[in-house]
Parts: sequence; structure tokens; C-alpha cells
Amino acid sequence: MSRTVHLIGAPIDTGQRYAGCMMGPGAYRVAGIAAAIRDLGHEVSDGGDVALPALPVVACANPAVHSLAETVGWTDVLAGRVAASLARGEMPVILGGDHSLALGSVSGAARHAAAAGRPLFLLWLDAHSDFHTPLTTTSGNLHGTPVAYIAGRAGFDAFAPFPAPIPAERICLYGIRSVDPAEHAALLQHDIAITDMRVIDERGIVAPLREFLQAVQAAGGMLHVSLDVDFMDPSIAPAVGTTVPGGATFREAHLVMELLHESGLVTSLDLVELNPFLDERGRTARLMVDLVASLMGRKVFDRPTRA
Ligand code: 4U7
Ligand code: MN
Ligand code: MN
Ligand code: MN
Repeated sequence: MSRTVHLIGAPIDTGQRYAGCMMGPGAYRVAGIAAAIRDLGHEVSDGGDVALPALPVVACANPAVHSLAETVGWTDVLAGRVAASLARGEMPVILGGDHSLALGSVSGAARHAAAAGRPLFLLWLDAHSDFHTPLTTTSGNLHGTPVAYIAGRAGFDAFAPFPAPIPAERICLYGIRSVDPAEHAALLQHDIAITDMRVIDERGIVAPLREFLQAVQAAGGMLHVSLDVDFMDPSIAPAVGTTVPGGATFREAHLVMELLHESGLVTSLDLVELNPFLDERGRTARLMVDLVASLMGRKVFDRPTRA
């Protein structure tokens, strides 16, 4: 199936403390993301990079939190861009930028899904659960909070209310292996599907994902996929500030993307946490582009379909 893909550059690095994620959109373009998608028969437009609007005046009771006004600003502008792209019938692909951008991208997807009367599902491919609120984070880095916002947790007073919080049973955390105590306690209160690396080691990368995709299919849902570079093992994806050993291998990551392609269910995609300053001769940027190509239909061996 041919798609119309809309690239949205999100040069955001205020959700954490390593400078460099702001160069992510440029690195994806240099690595040839538009051509890779076009070569698979899709249409691609590039909306350029979003710009930070005038900063709101906001406050947070947790003194550890930094860059709150910037994060609220980015959230507002990205939500609008993603919702507008979906309304045009496109598949928005957000070129990050750190994971705080998902506060905005998933807001936009949720706004559109509510207007379209369709349930929105979320697949979170990440080493981390990103389930802190601004009140529970000890690092103060808001890239560790989007799943909590999306799930409707309290503590996000500085932000617009999340359009239609995604019920826990429509959220799947995949590949996680680093969960802080406060996140762990909160996750136990929610019914979120947690496919951690232990589960993947035991069951394989395919079966739990197929189960989740079947639920999306059965509900006629939209599916937002948020791909954090640290979902992969740092040995193949070094360009990230928060490396955690024991991540997905090259083939596991591609297999996830190939299954997502075959499902035909993905309606929007984030590419987050790439820090080109930490890369080795562009290999992480190229891996991410190749993963997008698998998601858009590139195959290891293309078997002609029989009538
Ligand atoms: B990412 C962390 F303490 N939990 O809150 C935190 F381990 O978007 C990491 O998944 C958050 O990379 C990682 O700072 C956020 C930490
Ligand atoms: Mn993340
Ligand atoms: Mn992560
Ligand atoms: Mn990270």
C-alpha cells in the first residue's frame, strides 16, 4: 500500500541534558530518509523543522525539573503539526529531537483520533518506561515523562490537558530494561502491557508484538509508534545519551519494523533520542533510516505475491 509520508523536523534537546539531539533532523536528512521512503513507492513531503514559539510562563513544584516552558512550547506546536498532517490523510514521521517531543506528537495523534472517532493505540519501543510525571522525576529530564502524560497521570498542570488519555490496555511498552522505582510503583497501578527484555528473551521478539497488533486490528485502531534509539543495543546504536546494555539486536529491530509494515496499522511515527554528536561515522542515523525503510516495506527478500 502506497502512503503519503510527511516529515516533521523536531530539533528538540531540552528534555534532557546532552546537547546534540537538535542535530537529529539534519542527520536523518543527510542519511537520506526521504529518498529511502520514496524508493519504496511512497510519496514524501518535508515540512521542515518546527520552531519554538514564545515561551509560556509556567511553574513546577519539583525543583529538579528544567526547561519546562520550552517543553510546553514544543508540545503545543508539535501537537498542532501532527494533528494537521493526519487530517490531510498523511502519515507524519517526526524527526527528533529527544523523547520529550512525544508529549506533543502523541497529543496531536490523540486529537486527530478523537475527532475521527477511532481508538488510538501506542507502541513504545524503548529501554525506558518514560512513566515519570514532572512531580516524580529525580533527574528533572522531561524526556522521561511522555507515557505518563499520554496515559492521563496527574502532575502535568503546566501542560494542556492530554486530549483523550489513552487507556492503559491500548499502550504497549516494548524492550524496556530500565525503570526507576517511582515509575515501577506507578506502572503497577496501571494495566499497561509491559514487554520487557526478559519477556522478549523468553518469548522472542515476534509473539508479544503480534498479540498487541491483533488488538489494534480488532479495534479498528490508529497506531502511533515511538522509536527511541536506546530500544536497540548500544553496540549497534551508540548515538544516544542514555545507553542501556541488553537491547534489541539488529535483526530483532528490523523484524519489529517488518511486522509493523505487514500489519498496515501504523498511522504515525516518532524517531527520537538520536544524538549525532555521539555517533560513529553516521551509523546510528543510517540504522534508524534503514529501520524506517523496513517499516515502509523494504524486505530482506522480496517474494512476489501469488494471485
Ligand atoms: B528516554 C530516567 F533516571 N528514568 O527519568 C530519567 F534512568 O526518553 C531515564 O527513554 C529517562 O531516553 C530516559 O531520567 C528517557 C533515568
Ligand atoms: Mn524514551
Ligand atoms: Mn529511552
Ligand atoms: Mn534517552
